[in-house]
Amino acid sequence: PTTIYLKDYTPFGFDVEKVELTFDLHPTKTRVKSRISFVPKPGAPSDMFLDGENLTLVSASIDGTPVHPEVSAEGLTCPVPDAPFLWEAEVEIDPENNTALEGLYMSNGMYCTQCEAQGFRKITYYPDRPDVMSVFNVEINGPHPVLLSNGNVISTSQGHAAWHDPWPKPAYLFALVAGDLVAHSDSFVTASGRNVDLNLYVRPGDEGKCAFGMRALKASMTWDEEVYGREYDLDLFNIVAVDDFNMGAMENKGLNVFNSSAVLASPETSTDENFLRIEAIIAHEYFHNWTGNRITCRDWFQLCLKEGLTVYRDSQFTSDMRSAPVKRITDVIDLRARQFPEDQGPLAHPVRPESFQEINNFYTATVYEKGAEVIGMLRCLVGAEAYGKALDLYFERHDGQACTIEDWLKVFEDTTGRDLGQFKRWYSQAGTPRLTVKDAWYNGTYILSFTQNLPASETTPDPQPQVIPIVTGLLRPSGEEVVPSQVLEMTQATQSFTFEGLKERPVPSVLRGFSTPVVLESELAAEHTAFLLAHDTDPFNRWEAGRSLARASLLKMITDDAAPDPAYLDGIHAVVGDATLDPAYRALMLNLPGQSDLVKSLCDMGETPDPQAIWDACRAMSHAQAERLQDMLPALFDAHQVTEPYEPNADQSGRRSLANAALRLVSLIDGPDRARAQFTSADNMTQQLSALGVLLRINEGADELEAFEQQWKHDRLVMDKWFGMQVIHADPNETAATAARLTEHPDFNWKNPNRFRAVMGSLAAHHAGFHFADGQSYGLLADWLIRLDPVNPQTTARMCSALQTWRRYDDARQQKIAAALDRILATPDLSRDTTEMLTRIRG
Ligand code: HT7
Ligand code: ZN
Repeated sequence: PTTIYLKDYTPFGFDVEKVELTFDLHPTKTRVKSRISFVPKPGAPSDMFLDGENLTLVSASIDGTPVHPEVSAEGLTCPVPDAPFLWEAEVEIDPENNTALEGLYMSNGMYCTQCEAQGFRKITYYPDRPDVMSVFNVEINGPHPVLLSNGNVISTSQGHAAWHDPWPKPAYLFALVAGDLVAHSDSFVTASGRNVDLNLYVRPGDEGKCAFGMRALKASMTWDEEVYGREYDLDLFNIVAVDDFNMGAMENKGLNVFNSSAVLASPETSTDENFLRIEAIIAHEYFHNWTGNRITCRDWFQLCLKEGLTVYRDSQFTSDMRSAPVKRITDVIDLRARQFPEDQGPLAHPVRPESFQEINNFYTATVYEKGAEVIGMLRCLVGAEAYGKALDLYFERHDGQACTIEDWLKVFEDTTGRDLGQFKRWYSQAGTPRLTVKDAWYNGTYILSFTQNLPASETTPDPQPQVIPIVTGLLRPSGEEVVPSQVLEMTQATQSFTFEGLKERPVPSVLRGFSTPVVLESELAAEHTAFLLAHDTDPFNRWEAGRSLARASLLKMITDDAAPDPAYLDGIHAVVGDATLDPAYRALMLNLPGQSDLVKSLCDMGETPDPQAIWDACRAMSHAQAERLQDMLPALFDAHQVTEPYEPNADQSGRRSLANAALRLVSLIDGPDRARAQFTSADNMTQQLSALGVLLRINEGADELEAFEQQWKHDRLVMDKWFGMQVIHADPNETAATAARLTEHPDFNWKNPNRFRAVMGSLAAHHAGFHFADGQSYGLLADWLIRLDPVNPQTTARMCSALQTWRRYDDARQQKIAAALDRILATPDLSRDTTEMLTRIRG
């Protein structure tokens, strides 16, 4: 396979002035005619290469004269004039047999496209690269009531529609949808008074699941105007829900396409978590209209330019719509669960990678989530006001362009006068820095000393110190803040910060808000942690203190057979019982560190992790929490019941999350009665599913599982939950067998990515079950990856990351995982996607 390098970037030799496409839709023989106006740039080659894959070329001409290009599996090459010319071609494609869900494909009788990153080349011959931007006109012919493409409608009639998108765009933002769909419609008036028609297109029967998505869209449009000064720029904004989709959603210009799981919601069928995710994804895709579409990426190495920034923007949105501390805590939980393992293992790569074989493999937690963290750090360093000015300049300077990280950093340099040369290392160095902190106190002078250390890796063999903004506050021993939060800007490998004029030795609260994505190693007094859990005025660090105590206690339970730490249990008793705090926050206090997180800590301590021992310790800790909080759990459960009609807002969902956390714990002691009653009386999915989870966890849910299936067998999104729950809540020794049994279920439609992930993704997420000593889970996952790869390489490759931490385990497990990896790698004709992932993981 060919490796592509950032350093080899060269611009395309031709401008594309205009693109006209005509689609004659047919399930297996769709015809696509293209008329493309090319203008050679100075020094353009005499042969033009156009990308194209899985296309049957019917005809091609230049300025009306037939041509016979040289066609290969990757595209075609054709001699071209050295003056502007019109390229015309006709190709035939086969949407029905396109199971990879990239290019033009069919899902439940509906035509749909997915062109990012390189899907447009499966639709027609084209310079399929993000730095080639053009205006598109699209005509669609087909016997479908709804025929959609990007931009504004020019005309529609029975069996025909014409679309014009006035904004120049790269081909990856092209979209077409055709089918028997119904619209949930609304409208929005922009800040400057323009009317925008909004439609959410769904399959008949799903109309009742659109209202929330529409509300979220309108809230996103308002927020982007108010916070970033960004208005929408077409007369129309369409969203389409599709069942077969590789990721969450896609920001095609004026025609967002969504995985139905990322947009359809109703109280009866969706949990509070689903609503939250939907709101965030709708916002994310909408925000791409400016950060991604109006300003796009020069090449795919710059992916974080649009993704990191848009994730950062959507997390600001969620913080503003809901609770900022809760959003930050859940983001950090997610970062540690997904990005840290990636950054600390064989798949590590910089936020801006420098090489790849298959770009689809680089839509990663590092590019997205660490990419967003880097923007958060930048904002922390320059301040909110300067950030706003830099963003204004970015939009003004680069509107309509395909840009790089250099362009992005330059607007910050130009508006703040800062040199961001060292900061740029966050984009080029892979790995999670370790930040060690210690302190000293000499007659009224307090010193905090930090050391940063970025482990060397294959991609970053000679790591250099990075700029680390460490938000820090100091507390008096009595608990009040004596020095409020300030940014300590660390630039050296080792650096100290001095605080004068203090009357007594303070307690430091460092890395507030998790201001930098590092692993913090504290050499501060151990008793500080319990103090911070009780007193920290920074909600993130207060939660973090609880988590550190939980982690330390679990590690001792695992390695020394110790009892759960009473200081931790007392600490969370106080916080969870504090009625002045947000219920959602108190519920988060009861969460335990992830089991794979504990694996990493054990490895760092030189221990060989035993997944079953980790599982047992976590169970024991949950029981200890239940016993310590026993005096308040029934009251917490009762007091946080929501009696008003269901609303997926922060207030209600916070109360439900605390009540359900209490239910989970109290059921460990009192048994299944409360959960059974809740399951039976629930009028919304949050309550029903929580109750089912609690019952399954105490092995009491067999009847409810059956009842759930009977109630929901007609609803594909709810049935994904039914499949997933059984695997997630299986005992470790039964996880593989449960997953295997579910693959025999008549509704296990493995070609549907949501259903495949519901079973196989849950298997990989069940730490002790996935790593159960008999190795059955590894074998099962390998079997299914081998089966899925020829059908859908993208989803197969993404799921390979379940195996990325394999070197952390004992020899016996490593041998079993290696055998699974080798078996997949030995499969004839394995896709480029999966081959690249597994080769990197295998090492
Ligand atoms: N920009 C999109 C990324 C994407 C994608 C989406 C759906 C299917 C395949 C895809 N490949 C890449 C989604 C986003 O980040 O908003
Ligand atoms: Zn995105």
